[in-house]
This record gives sequence, structure tokens and C-alpha cells, in this order.
Amino acid sequence: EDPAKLAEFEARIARGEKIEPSDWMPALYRKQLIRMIEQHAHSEIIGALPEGTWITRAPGFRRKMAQMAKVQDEVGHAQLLYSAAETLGKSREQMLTDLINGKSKYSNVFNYPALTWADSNVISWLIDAGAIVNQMANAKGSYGPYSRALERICAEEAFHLKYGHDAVVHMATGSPKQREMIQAALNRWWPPIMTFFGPSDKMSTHTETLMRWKVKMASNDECRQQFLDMYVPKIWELGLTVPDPNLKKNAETGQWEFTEPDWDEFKRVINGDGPCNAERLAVRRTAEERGAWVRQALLNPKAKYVRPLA
Ligand code: FAQ
Repeated sequence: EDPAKLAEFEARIARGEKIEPSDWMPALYRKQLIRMIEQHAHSEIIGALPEGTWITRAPGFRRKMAQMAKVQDEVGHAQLLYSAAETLGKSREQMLTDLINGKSKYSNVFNYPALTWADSNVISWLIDAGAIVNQMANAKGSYGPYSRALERICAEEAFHLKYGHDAVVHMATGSPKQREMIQAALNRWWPPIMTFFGPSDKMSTHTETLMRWKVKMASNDECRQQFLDMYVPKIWELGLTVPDPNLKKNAETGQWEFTEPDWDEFKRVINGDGPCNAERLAVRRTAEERGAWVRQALLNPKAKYVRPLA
């Protein structure tokens, strides 16, 4: 890497300038951004699946419509993010191929099942909440196309958060059975939620580089702490409990203390061996196969294509 170019690049970042696709950038900056944005995009389309399976079973027409709109938004976020990643030189086709073949990662949380409608509500509220904490920070980051995509995504996620909160409030203030269902869903989702922000800063591989270049604007632990600060009181307000006997805010340090998440399970899940990994990728593979004739027809409208039987 040319030291003068690198110095100028880092000076631009220090001044708070945005780096645009045609600007010079270190190869590692490009590689890290592709990795992170691509994983983020995959998380959005795979993330549409746990809630997506509840569209047909959502209780009532209003919730069905809202659930459908929310899931559609997530897929739209993937579109924005794939476009942002493409500006760095990796094609969308290659990214989707890497997803389907298990080469690329996506968020661990979407490899757990949404067993009940209450699970879907917990995702809509608390996974979206976690996503907003992370994305609000990174929207101020240095890469122009990613930060602009995140700004728009955050605006939509703010609606999801209200939707998810409303759904959880409805359950938590409902019948004893509804309260029991929402508490059980929270108990199931809490451990994955605690790992959603990534490994602790001590274990994180990429944080240092990404923060130096202002791609990540908050560390994994900072995001986790912010999430706990904002949402644990809201969970308690609803009379729900958090399934961690060690969770408490240390008055002296101002930091939340909690049981160390099971990082071995986390590693297994992000490397393909979680409860739903195979199922999630199978859905994507089928979608790719069934949609291939449409993509081919769009690219070459004059050729004759026979639509395969479903
Ligand atoms: N899941 O060195 P670090 C959403 C991997 S969007 C899976 O700390 P980094 C919206 C990491 O890739 C959710 N893998 O990594 C929605 C790396 O592996 P590699 C996604 C994870 O990049 C809501 C290794 O561990 N959000 O939910 C996870 O500095 C509802 C070492 O980790 C984003 O992607 C994980 N949780 O920090 C949709 C935001 N954590 O690549 C539908 C953008 C870590 O070396 C419904 N991404 N790993 O093989 C980021 O901010 C960062 O990439 C982190 C991880 C914070 C996720």
C-alpha cells in the first residue's frame, strides 16, 4: 500500500469525510466493508424468514398486514445493502452464491426458530431494537453508500420497533396465557439476543481495524450495553422478567453485568451448525432456483424460456 495514499485516506476519515466508491481506499478497507455489508444484507433476507412464516398465521387482519409490510421492508433492506456492497466490486450473484453455499455468514439469531406468534413479536421488538442500536451508530460511518443505506434502514426500523413493542405490550397486558407465551418467547430469545452484537471486545477480531477506519462507530460491547440500558427497563415495565439471574446494572461502573453468553454455541451457530441453519439456506436455495428463469428472462428478453413447473 502506498504510504502517502494511506495517510491521505486516514486524514480524510479523521476529518469526517465520506469515502465514495471511486475514491482510493486500502485493499483491507474494501475487503472488510464487503464482508460486513454482505453479511448484513444476508441477515436481512434470512432475517425475513422467522417472521415471514407467521404472516399467514398472524392473529387478525391488521397484524397480518403489518407483519407482511415489516417482512417486506427487511427484504428491501437487503436490496439496499447488496447495492452498497456491489459498489465495492463484488457482484450480487456472487454474494448470493456464497450465502447459499454456506461461505458467507449472517446474523446468528436467525438460526433459531420462531416457535409461536409471541416469538415473532419478540423478534420484531428486540431484534429490531438491537439492530437499530448498531445501525444508528454505523450510519455515521465513513463509507458513503453504506452510511446512506443505513440512514434509510434506520428510519424504517423505527416503525418496526413501534410495531414490535405494540405487539409485545398487547401480549404482556393480555390474558394469563398470552403473558405466559410472551415470557416463554423472551426466555427462548434472550440468549441469542445477548450474542447478537457479536463477541465481547476482548474476543472480537475485526473491531479494532473497523473502528480505526470509522466503519464501526461503536464496539460490540458498547452496543450490547446500550441495548441493555434502553430495553431492560422497558421489559421490566411490562412485568416480564429477563431470564438471567446475574443481570444487574453496577451502580459504580454504570455497566450492566450479566452471565457470560455461551460463546461456543455462538461459534457453532455462525459456522453453520445451529437449529435452523440448514432450513434457512434451503429456503434461499429454492428461491434462487425458482427465480432463475425470471432473472434470465430479464437479462435476455429475446430468448425463449420455459418456466419450470413448481
Ligand atoms: N452473527 O470481529 P467480530 C437485523 C462474526 S440486521 C453472526 O466482532 P465484526 C435486521 C463476524 O462476522 C442484523 N456472525 O466481527 C433485522 C466475524 O466472522 P468472520 C445484522 C457474527 O464484523 C431485524 C466473527 O464473528 N446486523 O437484524 C455475529 O467486527 C429483524 C468475529 O466477530 C449487521 O450485520 C453475529 N451476531 O462485528 C432483520 C450489522 N457477530 O467474518 C430481520 C453490520 C460477529 O471473520 C428481522 N455488522 N460475527 O468470519 C456489524 O455491525 C458487525 O459485523 C457485527 C460483528 C457487530 C455484527
